[in-house]
Amino acid sequence: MGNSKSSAMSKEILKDLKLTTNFSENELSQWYENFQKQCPSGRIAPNEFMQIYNRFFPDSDATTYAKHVFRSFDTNDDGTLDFKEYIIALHMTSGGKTERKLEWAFSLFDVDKNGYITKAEVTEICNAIFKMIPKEDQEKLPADENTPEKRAEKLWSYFKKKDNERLAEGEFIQGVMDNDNALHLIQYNPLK
Ligand SMILES: [Ca+2]
Ligand SMILES: [Ca+2]
Repeated sequence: MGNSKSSAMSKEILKDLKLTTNFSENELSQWYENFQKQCPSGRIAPNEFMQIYNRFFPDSDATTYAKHVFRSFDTNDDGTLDFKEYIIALHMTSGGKTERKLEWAFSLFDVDKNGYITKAEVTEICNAIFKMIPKEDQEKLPADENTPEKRAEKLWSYFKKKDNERLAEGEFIQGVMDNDNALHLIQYNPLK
């Protein structure tokens, strides 16, 4: 308890996070404490992040997907995740409003961060999602989504765009909202 000063979250960050998320001061403080324990440097490196992911997916390869998720969380592009990025990520990917979650999904698919999604980027993320699906589960997938290419093709068809066209964020969110099946294609749902 001696160095409570150095491990306390700064007032500005706390204020900021309370505004941008719906988490309470208590929740934020609790998470900050855990974050400090697991991550004394205050920053998560890409390798640590991938290790965490791979622990959750022992039967498949989550490395590529984790790399993309890391990129989408690292909003200031400095190659590490700080507490603020981590909490905002947590807020966007869990619970939160569907639209917020879809905003995050957009940033996940926008691999080169230029504000648009291309079919090639959709294919790249579908490839990463596919690597997370254990082999025996891949065999149970519907015939029109049992390869990364088919999955990307099917997803792209929901947006009604030509192969060489690109998607803005609003079109992406609308497209996913309008198609019940799209939501399941943009993420990995383990089979029960
Ligand atoms: Ca960062
Ligand atoms: Ca892009």
